[in-house]
Amino acid sequence: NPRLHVSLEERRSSCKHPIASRLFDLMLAKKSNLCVAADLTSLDDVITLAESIGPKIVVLKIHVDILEDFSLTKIMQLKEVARAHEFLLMEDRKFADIANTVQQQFHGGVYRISEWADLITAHPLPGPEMITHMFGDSSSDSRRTCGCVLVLEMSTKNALTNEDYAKEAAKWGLIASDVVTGFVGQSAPQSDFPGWVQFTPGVNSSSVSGDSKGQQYCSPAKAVLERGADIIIVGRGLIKSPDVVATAETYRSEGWAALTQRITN
Ligand code: 6AU
Repeated sequence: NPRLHVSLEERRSSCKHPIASRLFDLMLAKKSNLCVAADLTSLDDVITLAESIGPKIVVLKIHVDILEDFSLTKIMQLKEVARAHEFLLMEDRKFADIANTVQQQFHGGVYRISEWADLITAHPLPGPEMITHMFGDSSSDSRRTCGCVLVLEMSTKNALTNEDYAKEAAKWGLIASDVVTGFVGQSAPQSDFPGWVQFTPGVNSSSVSGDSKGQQYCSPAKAVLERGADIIIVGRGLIKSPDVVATAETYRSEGWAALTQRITN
């Protein structure tokens, strides 16, 4: 896959979505391809974590529906931290319904995700109509302020996201490239479009096998060199560690070294 060896500067110039270009800019400026999955149940704790590891990461990923203390005021505080430390905020909502429903889930309800998320995940399962219509009509600001990240492949054992599914879904993503910023995947070949970013979860240096609930792990180097990750997503490998700042620095340097090595080879 030619995307894997193209420089980040060149890939940045082929981006069709402003959030994708911003992400390449942040990676280059911070020498980081680390996304932390802040899977905590308190938004206050997420904010504290973000303040400490902010300089090391390019994306902070949350699951807004596991927060017990969610408020729009607090999420805007997190957004301030993101602005100060220059990272993007990803809501891992994994939409998977008809466009009419997803549109309401994205813009409305308690969370009003489109008002604060820079990146939003979605399953391509319902088809391309959902991807294009979830943002609303062509005048909707969120089409440019929030990038859709398609979950093409999952990290879990026995996932149904096989090669055919991922390939077909990647084609839809390219059709909707005005809103799609990249994809979540475990292997490189789904798309050789250089302006898309591959996010790879299931990264953990201390556990090589997985958790006891179907999650499968690999190291940062393997994710980048063998699986095509541009951005590594690290959750429990970091948030459960006793020194999150030191651990963030270790993942940042390992992930970045692997990415530089892949590009120059
Ligand atoms: O490192 P962990 O296992 O603690 O956390 C992994 C994070 C979690 C999952 O919801 C998410 O990555 N994830 C995703 C995403 C990002 O969409 C897809 C997938 O296939 N596997 C996975 O773990 O927040």
